[in-house]
Amino acid sequence: MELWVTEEHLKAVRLSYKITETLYHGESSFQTIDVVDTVAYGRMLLLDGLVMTTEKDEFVYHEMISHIPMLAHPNPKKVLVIGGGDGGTVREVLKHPSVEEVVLCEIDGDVIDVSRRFLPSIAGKLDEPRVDIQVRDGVAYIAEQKNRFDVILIDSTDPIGPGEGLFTEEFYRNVKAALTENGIMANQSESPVANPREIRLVYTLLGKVFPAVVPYVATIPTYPGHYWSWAFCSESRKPSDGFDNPVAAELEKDCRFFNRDVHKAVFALPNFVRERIYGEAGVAASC
Ligand code: SPD
Repeated sequence: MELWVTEEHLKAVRLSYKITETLYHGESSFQTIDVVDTVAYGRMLLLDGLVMTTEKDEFVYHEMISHIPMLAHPNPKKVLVIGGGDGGTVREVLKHPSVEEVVLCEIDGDVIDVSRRFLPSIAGKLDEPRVDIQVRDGVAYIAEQKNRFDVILIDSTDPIGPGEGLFTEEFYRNVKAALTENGIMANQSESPVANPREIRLVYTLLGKVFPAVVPYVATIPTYPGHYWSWAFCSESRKPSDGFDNPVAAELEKDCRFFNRDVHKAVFALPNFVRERIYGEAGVAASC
């Protein structure tokens, strides 16, 4: 008998993966958590039936959400990751030599425990001494932080369920208040292909809060739409401030997606993506 796991993206679109076994299935206080072993993508983590990460393609997402903002900061010492309980973003942040502390604020401690147990190649750096794990609601946590973090990365689920509060104007205003001078936030901003409504909403809200909001894109085979986006947000920094950062030369040797050519290329947006983010005029922000 063949076993398959299916993510239902739309009533008319489902993405299915052949699996060899279910390694974990459980209900936390917030969501259903599954880890399955897929034939094509290795181990896969799903929350409420939606694919969050897989062993084979996680590097694209985690390198993109972290290195683009980290390199644009002159000296990132204190970094906050909200969400990201699988540990992949923390792993990438720790590759930056200036980092003294990474706070991981994840609402669901079971996601961290399950990832430690079944996804060691992703979660394996969570026990490093520079990592401080806070099992808390990121919405409440960020409201208490003022002028504290150089870089804040919002590694959220989709804007439904426990991740919903991480896609509001109030949340983004609190993130801005938690950043130090020269601070940078980046968040995952959904798929320009699969989530046109969500992406417009996210960029409209971000534009009300941050003077510089620059989208960038890459391909993630296991996310609906496959084509994914992130938003670089800051009051004073631009992504191009990172293009000549000397850290990049060493960093790219330890990356599977990021390199200095990719760094410049990910800001090139096709016309339909500009339209979906900015409306009919389709005017892109400069990187
Ligand atoms: N539709 C999937 C969106 C998932 C974004 N977050 C992934 C978390 C990986 N650390």
